[in-house]
Amino acid sequence: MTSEESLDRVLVIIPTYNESQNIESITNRLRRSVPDAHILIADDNSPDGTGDIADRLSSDDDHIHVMHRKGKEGLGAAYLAGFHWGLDEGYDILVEHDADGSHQPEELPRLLQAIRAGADMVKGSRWVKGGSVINWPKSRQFISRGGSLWTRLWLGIPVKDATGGFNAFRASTLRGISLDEVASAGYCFQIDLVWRAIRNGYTVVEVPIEFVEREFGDSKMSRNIVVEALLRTTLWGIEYRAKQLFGLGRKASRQLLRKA
Ligand SMILES: Nc1nc2c(ncn2[C@@H]2O[C@H](COP(=O)(O)OP(=O)(O)OP(=O)(O)O)[C@@H](O)[C@H]2O)c(=O)[nH]1
Ligand SMILES: [Mg+2]
Repeated sequence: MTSEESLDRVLVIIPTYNESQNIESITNRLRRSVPDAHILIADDNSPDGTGDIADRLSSDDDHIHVMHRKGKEGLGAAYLAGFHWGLDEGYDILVEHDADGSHQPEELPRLLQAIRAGADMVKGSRWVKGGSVINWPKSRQFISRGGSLWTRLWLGIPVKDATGGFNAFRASTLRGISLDEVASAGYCFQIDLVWRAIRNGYTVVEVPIEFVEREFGDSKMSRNIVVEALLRTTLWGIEYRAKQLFGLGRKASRQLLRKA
């Protein structure tokens, strides 16, 4: 963070794949909740016509923009494209926001407030004090809590909701975490970003949110997405722990040499 860093211009990125029943209401709620913010809908050529609805919304409102992508490539790829667009356009704060109503636009001002209070990255968190989930099946809660615990154990990061996808970043944070090297596609994408932010010394703050299960449309969550997250975090963890051990070994041998 630099003292002269501007934090006025906010871009909320919404990746969409078959969200025709959700996209209009979520953008309306966002426009009401944070009227100055701009919205970028990053649609992967949804067969249900989400892209056409997005075009209509954008032609009626100069705060709404649309990125049409050629096909379904996963939420990570859509966010990366959205981040690059937003950084090129000079936005100061970039926000990740699902279309399905799980992230509530009315809670966004609290995330932005935490950024303006000094955080480099803010995570909307279900698993800190004050956070909650509404209508989420026990199985999904188990995967989410288990994934976060697994990540904390392997990577040693003090983040309670590592897989959460309601996140805000200073532009300077995104510029400092080598986005070009991010290869994760699904949930793992969120872990990848927070792990990079922490490794690069940025301040990450978790803000409690109420996460609501989607009412309309289908989840794109799949077994592959869970497997990708498990594999990648375990590999990162092994690499990280090996480096820690190597560092300890070098320190011990230096001490032995000094004593000899
Ligand atoms: N552009 C794009 N958006 C996607 C893709 N996959 C998911 N999304 C969007 O990313 C957001 C989160 O996806 P969801 O299907 O809700 O997945 P989830 O929130 O991880 O899982 P649930 O909690 O079960 O809903 C939604 O706005 C989706 O439309 C994709 O391949 N491309
Ligand atoms: Mg969802």
